[in-house]
Amino acid sequence: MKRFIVVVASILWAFPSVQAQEFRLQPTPQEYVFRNDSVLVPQYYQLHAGSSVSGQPVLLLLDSLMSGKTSKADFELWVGTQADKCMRKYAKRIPNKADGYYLQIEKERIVIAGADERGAYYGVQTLAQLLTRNKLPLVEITDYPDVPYRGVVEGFYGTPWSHEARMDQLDFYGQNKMNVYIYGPKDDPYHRTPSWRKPYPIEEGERIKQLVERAKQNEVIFYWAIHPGGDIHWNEEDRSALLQKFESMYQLGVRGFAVFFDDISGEGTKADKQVELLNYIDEYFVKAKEDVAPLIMCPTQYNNEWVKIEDGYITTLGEKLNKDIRVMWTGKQVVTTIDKPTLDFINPLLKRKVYLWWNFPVSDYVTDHLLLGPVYGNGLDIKDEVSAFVSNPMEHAEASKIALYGVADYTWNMESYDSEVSWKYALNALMPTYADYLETFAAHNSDPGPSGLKFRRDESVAIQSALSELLKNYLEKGEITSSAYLQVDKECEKIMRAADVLLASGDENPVLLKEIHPWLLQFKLVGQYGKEVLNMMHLLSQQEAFAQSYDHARALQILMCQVDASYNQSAVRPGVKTGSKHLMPALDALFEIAATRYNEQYGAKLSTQVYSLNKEKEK
Ligand code: BEU
Repeated sequence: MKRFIVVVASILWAFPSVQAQEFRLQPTPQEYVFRNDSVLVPQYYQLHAGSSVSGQPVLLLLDSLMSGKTSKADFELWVGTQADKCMRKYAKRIPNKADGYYLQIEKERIVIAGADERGAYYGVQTLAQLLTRNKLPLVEITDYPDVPYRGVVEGFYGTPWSHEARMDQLDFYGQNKMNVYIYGPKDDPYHRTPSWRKPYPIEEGERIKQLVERAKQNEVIFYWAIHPGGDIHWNEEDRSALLQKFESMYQLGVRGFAVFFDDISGEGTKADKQVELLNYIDEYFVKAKEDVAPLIMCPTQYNNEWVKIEDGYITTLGEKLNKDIRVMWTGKQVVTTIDKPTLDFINPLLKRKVYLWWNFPVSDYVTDHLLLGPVYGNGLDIKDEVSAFVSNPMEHAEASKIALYGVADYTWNMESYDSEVSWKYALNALMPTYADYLETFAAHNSDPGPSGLKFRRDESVAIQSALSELLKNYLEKGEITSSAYLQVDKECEKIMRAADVLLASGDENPVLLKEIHPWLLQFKLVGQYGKEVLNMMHLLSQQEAFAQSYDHARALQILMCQVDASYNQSAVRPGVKTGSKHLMPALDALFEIAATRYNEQYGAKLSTQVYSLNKEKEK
């Protein structure tokens, strides 16, 4: 239970510049009291830093946030951890939890007291958020994460993230208090077959060094994963090849290691051999080094549905893997939301709390879709059942931040997590000026569509009932329900506006813009198409006007097919789909009904079928 949560209603008063969105801390702190008062950001301050944080990221971050450090200032800033003498006074207020911190802002001083070094760093990150306001609110925060390890596994198929994207992601993790990044892109040849045995070429090695350094600055543990199971021979030669590769990564600065055995068949899948190798690595590499994080492994049976108790794979891992080795798990299925019963099933078998690998917002199995919706559906009662929770993202690094923001919030404080609220703040964090337009776009780009993995998401939520009402009444009674009609009409206008504003948004977030550009082009066409289909419905009694409207709707169908056939072509599922769960099916159905009615009424022979490139090719 929370000891106290008081949010003074006049918090906006403390932040007069807030207009569009109320100020909120991210991730949501566990306990906080905002006093109804504030202090100007001090021009000068006297820093008192405990020795446990000297030379650490915490001070670097502080320096980058606040200039004016001087020994003569009246305003004091105290920072340290519970290991420091100067923090003794606050000992009782520091949460006894890894990564926790206590932050107090008073008229004449700021105190940041971490349970540990990373906790102090997170206290400074919270201060960084408060410093974005004109004045600092007087506040007392006691904060810590629900899940000890939170972050990202870059574990998807497809184009791996660029070096720049990874560097930027690591900053994002620091800002959002995520402490793990696992490097394991399936299509890096040095991670997987065929070249897992080979060291990286010098230039790529240099880049990994830079990533490790950036991770450190952000208090993120950088894990490097190897995926040898596709062609491993269970002999000494391959064991030492793997250890040599790990050693070469260690030399680059890596201090976290993982071995993945997912998505393989044959020899590599043998549980006893995997265990033998992993225990060897654990004893003779991880533990022998003394400065390396616990070893992580991803099993071959990595979700409940794939467990075959009778073949002994999972029980062998559970019983024989060294206790310190973390075992990854994707949930009930490959792509799914996580609930407690799933964990109650697997944890006892593995004899440890699973290291959750959440396959969201990854889109490598539906590359024609973007997954930009809220993070929802995971149990709010699982914090004590997982040792970690890492998310597998899309190959679109910047767009993935929408979900990652939610994951950071959810894993930090489950009880307070509100998926919708978190999502809106995520959109605002990515595009502060155009958040509303981005929301319109994201709201219609959330569902992955049908796939073998059977994972679906809500989409077009605000307009769903209007769409089905409009369609039902038009189909069954030939009636146009005016309220639903107006709602859909308004939404189509919103879509066109959002697409144009985002396409022209220039400097706001050019990286995001580049990633979503093809979908924005398509989105605009969808909005225009919607408007024209609605016109057709209305113009049935005006033969000529209807025909023009029909021609335009048809032209828009062709243009949408062209976007679908021109962009994102190298992907597993090429093409560009947007609004595909509710919006497009409803618009297409309305088009078909309106065209059929027109033909009946005027004895015409307009094609009633929606244009499709495939159908054209078949002709
Ligand atoms: C998501 O499509 C996805 C699923 C799995 N086949 C792979 N492995 C795990 O989830 C453990 C993953 O790499 C892939 O991105």
